[in-house]
Amino acid sequence: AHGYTKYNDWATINDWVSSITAANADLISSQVIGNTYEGRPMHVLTVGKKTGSAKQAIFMDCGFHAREWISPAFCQWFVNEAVTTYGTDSEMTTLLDNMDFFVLPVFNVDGYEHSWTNDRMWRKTRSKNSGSNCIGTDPNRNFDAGWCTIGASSNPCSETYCGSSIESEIESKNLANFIRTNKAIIKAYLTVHSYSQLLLFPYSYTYDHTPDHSELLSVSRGAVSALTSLHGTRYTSGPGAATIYPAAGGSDDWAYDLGIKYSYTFELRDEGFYGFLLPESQIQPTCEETMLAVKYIATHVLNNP
Ligand code: 0X9
Ligand code: ZN
Ligand code: ZN
Repeated sequence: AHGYTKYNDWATINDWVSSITAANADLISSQVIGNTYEGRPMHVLTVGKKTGSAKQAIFMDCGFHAREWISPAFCQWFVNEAVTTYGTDSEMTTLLDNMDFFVLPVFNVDGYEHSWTNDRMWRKTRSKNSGSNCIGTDPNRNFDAGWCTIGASSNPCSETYCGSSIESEIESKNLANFIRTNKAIIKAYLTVHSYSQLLLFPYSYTYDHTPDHSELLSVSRGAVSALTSLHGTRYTSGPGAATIYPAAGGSDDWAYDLGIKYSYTFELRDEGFYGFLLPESQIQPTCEETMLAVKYIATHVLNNP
């Protein structure tokens, strides 16, 4: 059965998308933005009060890297928290009345399924590579942002393989097409990974600062202090290259260069004690604290369009 304080497999998440959408018709609609390499649907839920007029939007994805199970758990938590606190939590009510959240709960569905059935530590997509027996591309090295120039490999056997070309992965192409199509309304791009307790913003493909560096830094510091206020969890924030490592081809840098100023990568709990194997007992506190950061960013975006 589905639960918010456990890890759910793909079949369970797929059923949950249908049921939570059906149960909240005034606040959620869902669509398929394309299929994965192995043919599974990539769902995007639109969460927001249906007003009939065009609203600004925030795009958030989870599950880029298969083994980072806390990430899809957070996207599910976020959707549930949004619909259950709408009407009672004043900040969430204002957010959903005035903007839409596009939520992609699992980006790398094939990899996620593989991490459940075959290899818990799988990271990449599951596409075949011509001329190699190694499977998969790192989807966060596959976007048009200094593609494959630094912190990425052209070897298909590498965990950071950048792919045969920009958007070679159908999952990358589906995501990029959706964001390009909705570029006029998408004001923020949030992508949720684990682990290391970081809140990163562009750039990662260069040490250069973006023209929006000071605003991105101050918003990230505000978001982190909101997060830390709940359970004391310490986060570091900063531009990706200097804060974690230089790595090109990421979706965050791509979205920023497309014109989406508020582009952030979350690296959720923990700092490495459990790493990708974060126990289910930490799902609730992790999601609770991360909600505060996402709401902080969203409120900033709403007030500074
Ligand atoms: O390396 C990554 O893709 C992310 N870390 S992870 O451990 N989840 O794999 C960090 C991504 C930061 N942003 C870019 N490199 N663009
Ligand atoms: Zn990741
Ligand atoms: Zn708590």
